[in-house]
Amino acid sequence: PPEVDSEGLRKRAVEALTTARARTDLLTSCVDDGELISQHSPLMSPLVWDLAHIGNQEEQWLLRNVAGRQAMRPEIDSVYDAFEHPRAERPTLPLLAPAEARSYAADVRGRALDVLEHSALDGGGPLMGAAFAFGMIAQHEQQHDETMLITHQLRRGPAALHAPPPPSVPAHAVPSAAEVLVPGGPFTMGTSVEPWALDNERPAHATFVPPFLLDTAPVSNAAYLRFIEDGGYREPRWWAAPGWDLVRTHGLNAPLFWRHEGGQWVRRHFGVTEPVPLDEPVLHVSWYEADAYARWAGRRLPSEAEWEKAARFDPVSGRSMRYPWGDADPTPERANLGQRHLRPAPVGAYPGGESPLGVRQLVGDVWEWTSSDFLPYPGFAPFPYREYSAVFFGPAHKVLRGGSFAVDAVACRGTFRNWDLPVRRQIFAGFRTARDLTEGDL
Ligand code: AVJ
Ligand code: FE
Repeated sequence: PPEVDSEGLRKRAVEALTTARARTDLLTSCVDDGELISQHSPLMSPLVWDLAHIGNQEEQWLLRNVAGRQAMRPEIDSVYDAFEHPRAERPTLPLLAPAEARSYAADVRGRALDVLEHSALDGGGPLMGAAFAFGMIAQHEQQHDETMLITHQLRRGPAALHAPPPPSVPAHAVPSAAEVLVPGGPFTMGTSVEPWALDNERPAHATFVPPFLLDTAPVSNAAYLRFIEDGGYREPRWWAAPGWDLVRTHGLNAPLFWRHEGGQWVRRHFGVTEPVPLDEPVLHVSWYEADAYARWAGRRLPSEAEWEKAARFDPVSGRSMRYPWGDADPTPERANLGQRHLRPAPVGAYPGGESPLGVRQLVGDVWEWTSSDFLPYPGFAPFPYREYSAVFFGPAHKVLRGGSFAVDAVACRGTFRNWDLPVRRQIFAGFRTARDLTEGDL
């Protein structure tokens, strides 16, 4: 195993925990207590559940597991156990009131920072030590910060969050081609060395990918609108059977939050109704919609392996990199992450984040649906608990890659795997398309 720079990791852990808490505080302080305890959608928890769940997970993993402390409030564990209680049921639980939830989370954090200051971060293997536990907890909080941002998007009424400025796009922000050839051959998928990689990203393994062509940018609202206007939602042949059922049962005719009004398409975005921004990646589509669009376009969704190869493979060295642009951490010039902007940048933005093959926006902006089911890699070992990933493996969940504007860099990298049900539309998901190489391309 690589040597661990424990001072560096300690500093990164403090920063990651602090950044996450600033986000959590913002998301839970811009609405009143009544809104914190109410359920804005049966798909989501009340925000106050997320808040105390964040604190409770941190208490369990950092204070009890790493530091061997006693439970602070053993009676609340069950209330904040995501597996005991589905989201729809959470408002009926005996939840900590907002003030209590805040002080519990703050109390846990104070103690966790104390543990971090005094623990040896080099203990154990790559997964077992405190070094991993702190990274895992920072990622966990950021994942819930994304979840809470989804709750904000689903919430009715005027905006609660102050809208930050949109991403600024450099004038030369257009990729030189609409699609690029990703060469066939093996590449290293997954990781065994990234210190904060989660169980499902491990271990690194060789994967063979045949040559294919991939969009250099996510599919735009303008392109998706052509699918709509071509009758895409009325034509069963574009749809997987369960997707077509969904279209008919729910009368779907556009992405979630869109409405046709006064002769144009508008959408509700964080409490504001705006014309659908044609140059931005399409957002809030289910896997079924992404799959149908791709079929209509004569293309298909990329597999997870194809996506990761495009995002990590360096054709010069033959090595897999941490990110499309190399091994350096994300910066605001490379990717739209961390809720800095509450929307994706126009398609083709972020030349600074381009891969060696010329693919843009693989990391940040919108989560990208892939064609793949969420399955374990060869050699997978569940860690630290089966309920993190192992119980979700199987054909019910599709993999999403790349991260959205709503996720922080700590929970996003070339190997990071997200998953959800193919019907889900409230998540910050879009997609890009791929196709097989044909003779005409040679
Ligand atoms: C990886 C985003 C699917 O939100 O269900 C949060 C992350 N796991 N708490 C989820 C997670 C436990 C997970 N996703
Ligand atoms: Fe959680």
